[in-house]
Amino acid sequence: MREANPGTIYLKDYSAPAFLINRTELHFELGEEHTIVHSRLHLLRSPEHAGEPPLVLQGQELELLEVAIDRDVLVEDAYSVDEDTLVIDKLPEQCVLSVKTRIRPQDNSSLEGLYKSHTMFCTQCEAEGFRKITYYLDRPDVMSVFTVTITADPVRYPVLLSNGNLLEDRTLDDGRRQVLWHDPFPKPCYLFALVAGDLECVEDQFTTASGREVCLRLYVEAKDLGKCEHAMGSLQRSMRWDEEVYGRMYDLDIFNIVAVDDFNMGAMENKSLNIFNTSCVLCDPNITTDRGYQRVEAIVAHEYFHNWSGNRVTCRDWFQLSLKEGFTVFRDAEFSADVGSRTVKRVEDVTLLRTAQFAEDAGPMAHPVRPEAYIEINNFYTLTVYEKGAEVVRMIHTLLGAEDFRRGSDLYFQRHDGQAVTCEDFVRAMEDASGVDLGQFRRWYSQAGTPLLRVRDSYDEDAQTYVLEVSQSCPPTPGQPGKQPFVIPLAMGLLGDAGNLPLRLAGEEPDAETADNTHRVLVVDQAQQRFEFVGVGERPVPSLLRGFSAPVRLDYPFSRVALCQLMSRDDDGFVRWDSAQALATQVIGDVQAQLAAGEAPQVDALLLEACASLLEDESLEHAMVAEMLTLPGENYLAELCEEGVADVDLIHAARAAVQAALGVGCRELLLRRYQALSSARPYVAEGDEIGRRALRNLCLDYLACADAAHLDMARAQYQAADNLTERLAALRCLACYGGEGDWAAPLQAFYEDWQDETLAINHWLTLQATMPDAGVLDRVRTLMAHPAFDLRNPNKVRALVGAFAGQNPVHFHREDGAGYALLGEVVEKLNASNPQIAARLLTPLTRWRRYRGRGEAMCAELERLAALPGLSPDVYELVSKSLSQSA
Ligand code: B3K
Ligand code: ZN
Repeated sequence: MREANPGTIYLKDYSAPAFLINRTELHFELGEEHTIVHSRLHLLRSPEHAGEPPLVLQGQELELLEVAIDRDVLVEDAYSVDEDTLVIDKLPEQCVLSVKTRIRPQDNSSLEGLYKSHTMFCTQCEAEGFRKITYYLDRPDVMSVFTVTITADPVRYPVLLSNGNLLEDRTLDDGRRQVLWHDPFPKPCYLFALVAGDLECVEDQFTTASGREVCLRLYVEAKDLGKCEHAMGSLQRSMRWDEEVYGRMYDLDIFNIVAVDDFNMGAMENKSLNIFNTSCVLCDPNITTDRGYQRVEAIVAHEYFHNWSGNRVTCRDWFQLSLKEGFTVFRDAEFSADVGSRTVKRVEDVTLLRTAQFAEDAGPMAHPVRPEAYIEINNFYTLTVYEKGAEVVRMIHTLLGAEDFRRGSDLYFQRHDGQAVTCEDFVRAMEDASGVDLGQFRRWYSQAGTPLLRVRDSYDEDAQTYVLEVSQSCPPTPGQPGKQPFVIPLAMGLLGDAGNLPLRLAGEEPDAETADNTHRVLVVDQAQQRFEFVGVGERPVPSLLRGFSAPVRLDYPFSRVALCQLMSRDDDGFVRWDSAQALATQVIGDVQAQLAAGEAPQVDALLLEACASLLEDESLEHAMVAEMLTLPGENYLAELCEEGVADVDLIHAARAAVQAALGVGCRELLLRRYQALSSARPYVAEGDEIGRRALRNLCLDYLACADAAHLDMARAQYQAADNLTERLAALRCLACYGGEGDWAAPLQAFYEDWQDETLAINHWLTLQATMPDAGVLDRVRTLMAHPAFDLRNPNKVRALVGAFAGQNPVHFHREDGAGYALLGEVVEKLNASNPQIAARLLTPLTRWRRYRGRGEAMCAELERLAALPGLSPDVYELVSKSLSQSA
């Protein structure tokens, strides 16, 4: 914690390290009072650095006990130490530097560095946590071969793990156990990991295409041994997929995953020793929703894929974070699309991108996929770096085609194996392998903001030509007032009366034969462009941005009839869903206007008919029908509004009115579908079963919303359910559409049934934080004192306070400001104990510009936080950047 304002780090200031660390030997003596860390760094002055630069090692919250060079202990004036560094002035060109430090993991509540989760020791080093373990060159471009010795009490810590291979395991004379781990792959320190605890494991194996037998182990607490099967299967599926799709094989004989309760994010890809938040690895029908099962599969895959995209080839500096994260998110999304439903996966990802990443791009923290400056790097593990970064890689895939993209990725891995590189190196490999010039495309890495793609069209019946006039622009973002045109792949088709029309651009040969001539990718790379299609025999409806081919906002004046046509008949599943969303958005907009004018809501019959035909169509994938019938969320609707206009109460009321009207209008169909979709089969979290439950739960939700008489169905479903997905959906109906008499007892019963399953109870917390009743804020406060809550556990903070602030807009934005005050209080407490989580939690307040009549109160809370003494760099960066935009 610092009193002075923390400084900014700039990409332009990057310089290569003055020293290399060829080998790193670490020795940990784990104890209950303290832990002693003894490091031996085999240093070499970098040949590129002439002169005798001092060695500057990073270190935080360390007690320095001893420094020695080649075994000569240094006297105190031979080095200097401050809060953040250890500086040694005169070093030979090559030497072994030994440093002994004392740390107190049991008091480390930041969950960065070495800390304790319950009785277990574990680590989290990315991005800059290693400096809380020992003095080091804590930067990703210093790659070293690590050897790790751990000495500990064998009774408390029967499992002692680190990266790589176990070379020795022995008992010392004093009864303690000592193990020695060696990782042959050079790695940056952010990939170092250590685990010590009383854990059990599930073991399986995988044989690589080259015949290597890999031992796979998942370490958990004994009570959770039965919850590992899904993650283990996911790991095996992702290992196979990476061989088949990217030709990437696993490179060690061991792959370990450890589940930890107290963890700041989802999981961490440490070399051969992935550490996972329990919520992202354990699965059981009673504690995990269907979504949860899919999330576990995706995260296990994501961390596994990092072994190549992140570990074998890593980042030169943290500005390049998207090099590994964007690429790896793209890889895991394709994996999920291949093992599940491609369209549904795309719909889920686009929903997240448009709701939350677009909001980030439009807010005070907007930054390019490759940021140019930061105060606290932990604040840049953002949707922009991850999700937009993945969209950028996806666009390269679209522009190059699958084959050339694979050539590019092969070249990238081959060229840079064992190196720490940049986004530029990635793009260059793609260019070199394909011959495609990505010069202008690079702007996606350097320009922030969401481009707006404006499309207008005209049809000439006599000439049989159809013209698309396309223009692009991008709003200013902090530090970037003007933008240059992007390269936007616009995937499209044209829908005619009898289906999608063949496409021919003016100037093309009439008989140009293509395998699929009803689908095109137009490359939009200028501010304004014109595309003329010839031989168009009827006025078409354009099917635009198929598969969401670029992370842009689309502006085209679709009529409602056109949206219905696209929704029911277009070849592209994404466009069908998107048209349903657009139609619903327009209708909710009508109702907002009616409610604002004090009129009774009138729901356009077109939407009702469209929903009815979706419910009648038994040929469609269940999950897809469920997605198409799900109305756009309140946060997305707010995000579509101009700044200062979003009215949370009106949005909520209008959306609810439309949902109720659809529930009334489609009652018979909904009832029929609900009944027909019931099943006596035992629970499996697989493909169509997930879709079936999603659609059935959606039917129930519409029915209960329309008429409280249907709450009996929810009660019956709750009683009959053998899984959390159906139980929660039923409880949610009671909680959202019933009175206290409907929900109080079932909520209590749920708690009593599942109180020992902390992951199930987290869903229970979230449900209560996202209810629409007026008592919700007081309930959140009461729950904060409940034994089920713990401010030190990030999952619980997110489940209760994060859910309230992020998913209950009506009550978070209460007019009296009590929602902001509640969030502010929690952020203030966490600022001291866990700054990373404090900053994350604060995000909804940074969106103060968006909401009508709320900006002042939101800013006031930000100002109160800004004035607090001892502000962490994490929170300081968010509040100061949010407020500096307030002028
Ligand atoms: N690389 C980690 C994230 C680390 C976050 C540090 N604040 C997990 C992942 O993206 O795979
Ligand atoms: Zn990642």
